[in-house]
Amino acid sequence: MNARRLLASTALVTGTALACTLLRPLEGISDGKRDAAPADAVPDVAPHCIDGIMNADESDVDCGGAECWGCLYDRRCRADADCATGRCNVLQCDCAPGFVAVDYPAAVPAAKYCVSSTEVTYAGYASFLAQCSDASCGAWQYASLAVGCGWNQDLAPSTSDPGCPPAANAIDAGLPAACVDWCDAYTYCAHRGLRLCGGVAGGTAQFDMPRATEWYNACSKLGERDYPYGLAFDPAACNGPEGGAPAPPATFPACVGPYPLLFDLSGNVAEWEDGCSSKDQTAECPARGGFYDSDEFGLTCLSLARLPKMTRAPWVGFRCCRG
Ligand SMILES: [Ca+2]
Ligand SMILES: [Ca+2]
Repeated sequence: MNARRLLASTALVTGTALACTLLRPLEGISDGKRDAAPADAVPDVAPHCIDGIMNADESDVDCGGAECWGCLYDRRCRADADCATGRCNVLQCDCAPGFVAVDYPAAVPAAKYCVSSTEVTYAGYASFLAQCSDASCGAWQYASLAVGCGWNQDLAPSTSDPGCPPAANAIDAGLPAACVDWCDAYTYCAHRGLRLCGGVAGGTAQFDMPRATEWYNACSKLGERDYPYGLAFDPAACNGPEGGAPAPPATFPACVGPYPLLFDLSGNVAEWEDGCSSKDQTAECPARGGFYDSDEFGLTCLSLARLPKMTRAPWVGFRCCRG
């Protein structure tokens, strides 16, 4: 199946008008839920959402309700839709099923954020493609405008790059989604009401500060560990070194941590992160944690490959963050 569309040219022609209207739909692109405010969002919310007091129908100060951004972890809520984290649990925002609550550094006001338990699979990616393959997909339009992905007219995994499945029907749905470029990964997360993991306080990570990222913070538990499972390298824990091929997420039961149910941060496939060198098509973007053929050093939490944004490789996949 060829998923190429003429969306990008349409979006660019009408770019100015779209820029004003697409930031709001991004809040809850597919499911009607609002995410927390993106760092570069235009503050076009209702005045009561930025007045520092809990009023109107807000569930906590300046968040929740019908008009404000979703509330962060631990903030008060009445329903799942009040939470940027996607779940309201006993009147407090909590991580949704499939996500793991990870501590922020002490300097960040929010207590925790949510990280996907596993890498995104081809099965998950296929359901995204079924919903987001043409100009009606707001997430795609947003990515084109906001993060320099206007060149990306094809969201389907590569069938032509070396090592990638040669055709859509050759894809193993249980494996992590790979052979997708950085813009594909960014768009997937946005479409789901999530985001590609970025800087420690949300937003895009600084390219030259690889320790100040949500991904590294989760893997290392605030810098305490070299590997997600501990300080010492265990060659049998994760898929790598010399695994030779990707495995379904969570195949290696010891490849977990530093939080319960957080799998494969080391190895299997490397993971795109929101921390590119610029918004240009020619930017370099980080892929974290090594992959199935990485060595002891390539499998650390600090390991990252800086790859051209357009790279589509069988060893690079992604996961999403939220809240
Ligand atoms: Ca308010
Ligand atoms: Ca991984």
